[in-house]
Amino acid sequence: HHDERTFVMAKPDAVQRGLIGEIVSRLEGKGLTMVGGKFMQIDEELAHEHYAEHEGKPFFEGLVEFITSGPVFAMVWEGADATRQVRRLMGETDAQEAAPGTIRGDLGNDLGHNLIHGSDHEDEGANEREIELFFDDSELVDWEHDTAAWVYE
Ligand code: YYY
Ligand code: MG
Repeated sequence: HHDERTFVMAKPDAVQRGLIGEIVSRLEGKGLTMVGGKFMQIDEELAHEHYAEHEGKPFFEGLVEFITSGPVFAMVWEGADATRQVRRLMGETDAQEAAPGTIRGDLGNDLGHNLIHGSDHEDEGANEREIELFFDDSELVDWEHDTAAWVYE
């Protein structure tokens, strides 16, 4: 199956720095398919819900402040093993430590300002929960790249 879906977001730092296109490009290049996307501003309530797992941690308030500080580009991407593949392309959380070749490793240099969110593949169902939190079914498009047969054997 090539139809696993995952939630991805270009964070406010990526939007401000003009890196939406670069991020989209890297996921497209991997052969993943965008099935939803919207440019939006996250409010306090949505930020708390999205990052509920981090509530109470020392960085939580700063994280909410950052993610609500400017527009984001929220997306849903589809493909084989999409959740884990996006995490691999992102690189590790701290962009200062993320490997070159990854989005965070190539473009970021900070723990908090790390450009991109992707659902956690180690947290069962996180992808579906986050997709539902940000998108209505009607906002997602069922389609396939004509090149899919050249990406997957
Ligand atoms: O999933 P990922 O974004 O890679 O990291 P999480 O552990 O889920 O943390 C969410 C978000 O919080 C992270 O992207 C940066 C920020 N953060 C932080 O500012 N300081 C930490 N010690 C851990 C995470
Ligand atoms: Mg996470």
